[in-house]
Amino acid sequence: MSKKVALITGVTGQDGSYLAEFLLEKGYEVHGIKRRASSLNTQRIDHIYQDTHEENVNFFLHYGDLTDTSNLTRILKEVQPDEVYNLGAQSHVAVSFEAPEYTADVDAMGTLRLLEAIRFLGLEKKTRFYQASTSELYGLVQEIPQKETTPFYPRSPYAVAKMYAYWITVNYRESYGMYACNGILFNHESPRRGETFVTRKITRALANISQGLEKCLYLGNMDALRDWGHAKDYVRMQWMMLQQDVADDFVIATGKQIPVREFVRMSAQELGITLRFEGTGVDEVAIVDSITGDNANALKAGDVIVRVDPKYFRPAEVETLLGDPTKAKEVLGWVPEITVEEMCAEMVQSDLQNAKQHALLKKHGFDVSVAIES
Ligand code: NDP
Ligand code: GDR
Repeated sequence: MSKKVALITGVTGQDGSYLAEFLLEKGYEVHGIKRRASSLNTQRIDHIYQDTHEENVNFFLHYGDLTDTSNLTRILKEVQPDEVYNLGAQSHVAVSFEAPEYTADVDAMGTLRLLEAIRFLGLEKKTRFYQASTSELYGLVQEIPQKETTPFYPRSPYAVAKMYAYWITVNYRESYGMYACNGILFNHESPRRGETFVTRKITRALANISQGLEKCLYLGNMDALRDWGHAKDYVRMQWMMLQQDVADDFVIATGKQIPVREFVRMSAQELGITLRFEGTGVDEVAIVDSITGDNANALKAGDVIVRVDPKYFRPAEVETLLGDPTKAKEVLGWVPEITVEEMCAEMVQSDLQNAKQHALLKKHGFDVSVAIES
């Protein structure tokens, strides 16, 4: 039997990298679209890169962009994929308020461009399509917990763009009989999570602070509640959704939620730091209460290591998200295997290792700077 062929947009991102690994392990020929950048942007997939001069190569990268119709059409024509996973997006909610038009172009129109290219090339009966939809569609939540039938109320240019993508995917399924489906995924994280999403921002900054590389972590709304799972569990589900007899849409979530503040506390605890939260609103701080072990030698009790900076508040916030993954469990047999506690520990340990390396280099006089992004 010939190999199945998959095309992943957003292959250089968190989910794209895990999905590419997963599909390669399943014996797929995997093609990914990467953007041209002035610096290398393939760090998350370098370990699975295969030199195309070798034999038995199963992983191929193509330059491309979701804003470029002719480029997408040409790649689809060349690759003739059995499965397309549309993971590419301007995926940062806060940034979408700064760049709403670009976000709409990539996240909404980009999805249309792909679907239309599949149709234009006559691939609509061959190519199955996965759309990376999001719990952000629920925004100002109309029902707790949120499931497939919960009405949408998007609260950001990102979410509004993703709402177009959601419906155009449903529309192409209904209009042209395409196997096209939406995974409505709640937040999922990992050590590969982008550094400016809140979980990774927390684990990275606290690890740096524990090694004396940073002084203080500045956050926005610590009351926000999220249903956080592990990206590895969620990409497995993306594949499962394309292996059914009939295309359908599924909520993917853990069914548990915690506030941002609790993720801060858990991350600090993993470093041996017990935190005390004092104050409210913009005056809230987290203070080191006690330290155990030897991972946080740069700190002492009484140090203030987390503060609120209102610049991270969003023009319209999504205060609470909690998913109900019953349909995915019943229809697909999917259950998440990694808890938020295990995920947090993995992320902290990974960032601690990086921080220790930086601290060691610095101690020996090497000029290293830690990029402090927000
Ligand atoms: P990332 O931000 O880590 O990855 C996004 C990917 O899209 C990157 O490979 C990025 O390339 C690429 N990309 C950005 N703009 C373009 C463009 N114009 N053309 C082509 N590619 C582009 O996101 P995640 O991996 O976390 O998420 C994957 C998808 O799932 C996204 O669509 C996201 O919106 C959605 N989603 C994510 C959730 C989560 O919690 N992670 C939850 C629900 C949905 P580059 O590396 O060059 O920046
Ligand atoms: P989100 O993720 O907006 O849910 O979108 P993010 O981690 O950015 O924010 C989660 C919550 O934390 C609050 N928050 C902060 N967020 C960031 N980034 N930085 C801060 O300093 C900070 N302080 C508090 C936010 O206000 C928010 O309430 C992610 C993305 O992956 C989307 O692409 C995806 O669709 C959704 O998850 C599901």
